[in-house]
Order: sequence, then structure tokens, then C-alpha cells
Amino acid sequence: MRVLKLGALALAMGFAMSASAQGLPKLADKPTYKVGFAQTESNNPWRIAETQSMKDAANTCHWDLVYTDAASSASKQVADVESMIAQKVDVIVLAPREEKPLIPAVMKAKKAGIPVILIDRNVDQSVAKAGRDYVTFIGSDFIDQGRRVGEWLVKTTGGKGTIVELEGTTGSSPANDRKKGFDDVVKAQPGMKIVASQSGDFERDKGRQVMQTLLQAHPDVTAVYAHNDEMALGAIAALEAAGKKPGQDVIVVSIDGTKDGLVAIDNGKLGASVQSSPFFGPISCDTIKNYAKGQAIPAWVKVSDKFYEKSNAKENMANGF
Ligand code: GYE
Repeated sequence: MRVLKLGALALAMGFAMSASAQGLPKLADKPTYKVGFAQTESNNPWRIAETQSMKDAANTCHWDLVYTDAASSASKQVADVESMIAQKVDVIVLAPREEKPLIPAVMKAKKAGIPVILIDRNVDQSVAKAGRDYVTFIGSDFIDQGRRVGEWLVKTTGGKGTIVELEGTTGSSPANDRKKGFDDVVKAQPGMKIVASQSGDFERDKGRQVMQTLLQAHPDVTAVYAHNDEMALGAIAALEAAGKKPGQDVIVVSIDGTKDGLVAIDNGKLGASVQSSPFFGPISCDTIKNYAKGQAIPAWVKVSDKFYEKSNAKENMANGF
């Protein structure tokens, strides 16, 4: 009897604990929402396409959109989220610029009873978790993107190469994970070596400048892996300025699938690029509706990505942005 009672108590406690651990703010099921979208910056075509997708969704989904641009500053993005909380938006859609600095903002929103949906980039999973601190992460598998690019490079070069890596924004989930996926593939190749790995902040001109500097120390480079197309295009410009032929002397690979990236693949300067979709508007709209209806939302709504190379770049030009 006593045992049974304890068992029942433990069960009840367990229930209460898991309910409060889940404890995500609820969202009323209603025809319109005031939605905050906190963008990181607007310095490349990927960002601009993402913002447009969210603005389009605001129209089709009847959101009252509160849009902010953090202008490449994580602390500004934290302040942007705080201002959305103060404006009592119904839900916050956040593209966290870096993995750690945005966590307090996510926690504040939760405390204020506002559900947060992460799109495009994730936060540090050892500190904050989907289903507990925020609703879900909607985005690509960045480790897999890096791995796919790495495997293509191994196949294309026969496992030989002196590689320069241009990393994305330091501390961002795509930079961390794209590095891991690629580096793990290369580490297994005795004939390949990453001789330098430096951030170009996902920007074309920074990519060009970093490549220009790294070329001086590593004139024997045979491959460049850039974490996005914009930096790859900057690297191509630096290689050409140094008298090298991208696509011949140096194989360049990257990620995103921008229009300029697809054109560069088609004309042979960029070897390959894994698509990374910026079109989060429609999926954010559906996720908000489903969440409000009380449906279970997976911790990660995974976006699947195409692989672009010479043989299919032209036919996929319309997917570019
Ligand atoms: O690759 C890049 C952008 O977070 C997945 O950030 C995104 C990346 C994308 O600035 O172009």
C-alpha cells in the first residue's frame, strides 16, 4: 500500500516535472499574429532572400510583422528581441547570429510567455533546447553540407589537396558545423591538408581580403572551401588577381546556391555548392499555425538541400537567389 502510494506520488511528480520542464509558452489559435522576425544583417543575397521570404509570409499568413535587422551585432540582436518582448508580439522568429550570445534573449522570451521559433541558425545545444526553451529549429543540416562538399572535393581531386578554408561568422552554428563536416572528411585523407582556416564573416569582400592575405603565405594552394558562395566569389576574385585560374589551378567549393554561385559553377570557376535554402517564410507560417493548434512540433524541422555542380547548375538557375 505504502509502496503503491509512493509510486503514485513519484508518477505524479514526474508528470509535473516533465510538464514544467516542457513548459513552453502556448500560442492562441487565431487568424492573425503579431510576429517578430529578428534578422542578423542584410549583407548578402542569402539574407535578403530570407527577409523577403518572411515579408511575403507576413502577407500571405496575415501577420503583423515586427522586423529588425541586427546589423551584424549579436548584442543588437539581443536588444531587438527584448524590444519585441516589450511590444508584446505573439511569437518571435529568430535567426540567432551566434550560438551562445542569443540564448539569454531566448530565455527572456520564454519567461515573458512568448514562444520562440529559431530559423536558419541554431543556438548552443548544450545550453538551450528545442521543446524546452524554444519551440523548434527550422533549418539545414550544416554538418552534412560540409561533409557533402568535402566528399565531392575528395572525389574530384583524387584525395589530394592543399586547402584554404574560409569560415563563416565566428561562433555561428553554420560556421561551426560546416567546418566540422568538411574537416572530418579531409582528416581521413592522407593526401589532403587544410593549411589555413580563417573567418571571412560570410561576406564577399571579406572573403576576398582574407584570401588575398592567405595566398601570400600559401601560394601553393590547390583548393578553397568557403562556408558560403559569397566568400567563394570573393576568393575567386583574389585568385584571379593573383594570376591563378579558379577551376583549373585551384578548385573552389562552397555552400548556399545563390544565383551568382550557380553562374560561377556554370562557367567553371566554382566547382560545386550545396544548396542552403533561405526560404523560411512558408514553413514558419505552417509551424506557427500547427503550434497554435497544439500539434507536436519536432525539435528540428530539417530542410533538405540539393547539390549543385557543372552538370546541373544551368537547369537549377531558377532556384538561385
Ligand atoms: O550560408 C550565409 C548566411 O545562416 C545558413 O548565413 C545561413 C548562412 C548562409 O549569411 O550566406
